[in-house]
This record gives sequence, structure tokens and C-alpha cells, in this order.
Amino acid sequence: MRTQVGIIGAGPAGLMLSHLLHLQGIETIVIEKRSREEIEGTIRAGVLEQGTVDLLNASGVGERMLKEGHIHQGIELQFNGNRHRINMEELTGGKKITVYAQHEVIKDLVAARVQAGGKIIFNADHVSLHDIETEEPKIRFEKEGMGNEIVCDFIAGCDGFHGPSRQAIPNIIRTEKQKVYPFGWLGILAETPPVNPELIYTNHERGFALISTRSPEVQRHYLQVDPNDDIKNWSDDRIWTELHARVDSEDGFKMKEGPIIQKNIVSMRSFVCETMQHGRLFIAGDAAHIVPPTGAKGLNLAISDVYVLSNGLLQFYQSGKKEILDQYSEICLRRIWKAQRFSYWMTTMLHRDVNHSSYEYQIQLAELDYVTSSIAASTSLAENYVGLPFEIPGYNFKMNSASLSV
Ligand code: RFL
Ligand code: PHB
Repeated sequence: MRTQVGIIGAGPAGLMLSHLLHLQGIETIVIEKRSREEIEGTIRAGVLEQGTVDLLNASGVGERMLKEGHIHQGIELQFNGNRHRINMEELTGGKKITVYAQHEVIKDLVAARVQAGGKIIFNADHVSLHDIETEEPKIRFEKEGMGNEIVCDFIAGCDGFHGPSRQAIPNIIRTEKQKVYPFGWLGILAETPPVNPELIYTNHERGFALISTRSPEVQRHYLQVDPNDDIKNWSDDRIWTELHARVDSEDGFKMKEGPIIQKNIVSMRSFVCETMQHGRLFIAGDAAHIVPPTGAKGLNLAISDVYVLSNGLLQFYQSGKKEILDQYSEICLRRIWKAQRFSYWMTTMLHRDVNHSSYEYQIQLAELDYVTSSIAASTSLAENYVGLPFEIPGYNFKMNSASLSV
């Protein structure tokens, strides 16, 4: 098999890249180790930045998101038992976030690729990368026991944190920086009506809690727990008791209980791989970086990475020039490090660290008090939360299609 861009991984990064390149007439094959049902059923992110929403809309895959997603103008921060609203729309000149589940974005992208006759190979085993320092890099994999090879012009490694692409960049030119937090998130999906029109991020002495939403019937909530805890220790009753303890307030606000239809625990880390490119290999999304979910940035970074990459590939195929591709890593990392800073800051401000004393707790509360009372500080939170601009510095480079004007 031969293609222009071989893409490993059908997550948001891989599928969006395949979609954007297709709109520019560039051919791709996506190789995914899981089944279509699995990727469309994995429950993860929920918050889409304004730039992500704009790009999904401009590239023609935003229709269902517009109908079923929920636009939020603000978020609420709760501490010391009191709730404070950050009016993001007002503070950012009209930008908002949209709450729309990641697996719905995946469904929309897969449907668009399938409808356009795009090639996605599901259930691919033993995926490996070869000859990335040559002009004909190759992806090998097994499907139903048979060996296959795809010869490409470029490979995009969009295979998440545990995929093989990052490891294909030689150790001597790759630096990895990371921080592992002593926190985990227990996430639930519950069949209840919405409890609040906007997300509530709560700093409580028992630990962090986040109230989010999915639909009028299903809500998404998170509790800070020990990352090594076992979900079996968390009965539905215990989860609701803990949510009540952390989020209910004296003014009568009370969590609404209902059947819990999904629950799991994830650990939290910050991670950046520098460089994000080597030879004809470019890595994007969670393959290159991880943020703790407190800032709601992971999926959004995956989308901004592939926006840069698609522009670089388009420039190459249109003009033979590699200026954007050569700077891919540098361009992406500028935005990634700012999102790292924001996610780290939100995480440390909102979680209870068992190693901290009452001094550090008081500093957290002072920080929250400052953020919610100073226009300068709340503007900083708001502009990062709705998403910093997608930039390709030095280039006023627009997508080539009339519908793509982000
Ligand atoms: P993904 O989604 O991990 O997709 C990678 C794909 O590659 C496949 N793969 C392979 N394929 C072939 N061969 C191999 N050897 C392979 N190994 C792996 C995988 O099966 C998979 O299909 O990476 P991508 O595309 O970079 O997307 C990143 C996002 O998924 C991630 O950053 C977000 O989910 C993070 N995140 C959030 N991000 C936001 O922007 N807003 C949020 O509100 C938000 N909330 C969250 C989150 C992540 C969470 N968890 C579960 C960690 C909330 C949570 C709880
Ligand atoms: C979610 O709805 O899943 C969600 C919302 C905000 C976050 C993380 C996850 O910061």
C-alpha cells in the first residue's frame, strides 16, 4: 500500500488530521489498534475551546456539536463554601467553551471520513515505524494475522501516550519532561438532570470535585481520590456521599443523585516530549504531551497540533517548501507549554495535597480569592480556559478551502 500521509491512531488528533488533509486533497491512511466500537465508546473529555469549535465548524464536522453541545459563557469556582463565577465571555471579548463529549467528536469525524471514502484500518496489531529518516518512511502492522506495509511520504504519530510513535524518535535527540501528581480523578456518568447551568470546580478540604454535564439526562462528575485507589472501593452510595460533602452548600444547593452508569479512576501527570519531529515523522496530541484534566486542555491541544501539521503538509504539497514543517515542533511547543502552565496551575490551586500543611492550603485559598476578585487575574484564567489562539508565527497561512478560514 502507498499513501501520502500515514497516520497512526484514530483519536481526535489522527482523525482530525486525516479530515483536514482530505479537504486539501491530500491522501491519508489511518491505522488504529482498536475497533470502531471501542474508539466511539471511550468516555474522556468534554470541554472544547472556542478555537476547536471554530475549526470543527469551519471544516464541516460541527453540525451535531452545534445541535447537541452546550455552550457555556462562564465557569464557577467554589472554595470556603462559597461559589464565584468567572464570566469568560465578558472577559475574553465573546469567547465561550462548548461541552460536547470527546467520543461524540470521534463519531462525527469517523462518519465524515467514511462518507468521504477515507481509509481507516481498525484492529491493526503490532504497528511499527520504519525508515523515518528517509523520504519513504513505512508503517508495518498485522491485520487478522497477515503482515502489511504502507509506504508514505510522511508519518503522523497520533497514537496517544502509550503508542509506538514517540519511541521511534531516537533517545539522544528526545527529551522528556514530566511531573506525576499524587492525585487521581474518579469520574462518573450519572443519569440525573443537570445540577447547575455551568461547570463547578470545587476546592474542598476533603479534596477537589468537578461538576460537569453531558446532556439533559446524563451528567459527568469527578472526585479527587488517591491515584492508587481501586474503583471497587467506591460504591455508588460512597460516591454520592462524597459529592454531597464536597459540593453541597449552605445556601441550599444540593447534588442530585441518580443511577451511576459508568465509573473509573485515572491518574494525573504532566508530560512533554521535546522534540515532536524527526525526519519524516511528526508526533501530535497525547503522543507528545499530557496535561492533567483540570484545565480541560488535552483534546484541544491535539487539535491545535494537527492544525499546524496540516498547514505544514499543505505548504509542502503545494510549493515543495518545508518552512512550516521544519518549525512544527517549535511552533506547537510554544502553545503546549502555555497549556502545561495553565493545567499545572489549575491543578495545584484546586487539589488537596496530603503532603501540604495548612500554610499551603491557605495560599491556595488566597490564590482563589485573588483570581475571583481581581479582573486582571480572572481575565488570565478566562483567556487560557477558552483557549489561546492557534498561531503559525511568521506566516499568514490560511487553509486553502473557502470553508476553512480559522
Ligand atoms: P488518544 O485519544 O489517546 O488517541 C490515540 C489513539 O491511538 C490508538 N493507538 C494505536 N493505534 C495503532 N497502533 C498502536 N500501537 C496504538 N496505540 C494507541 C489508540 O487506540 C487511540 O485510539 O490521543 P489524541 O488523539 O492525542 O487525543 C488526546 C485526548 O484523547 C486527550 O488529551 C483528552 O481526552 C484529555 N482530556 C480532556 N481534554 C480536553 O481538551 N478537554 C477536557 O475536558 C478533557 N477532559 C481528558 C478529560 C482526559 C481524561 N482522561 C480519561 C485522561 C477528562 C479525562 C478524565
Ligand atoms: C468533562 O466534562 O469531562 C470535563 C470538564 C472539565 C474538565 C475536565 C473534564 O476540566
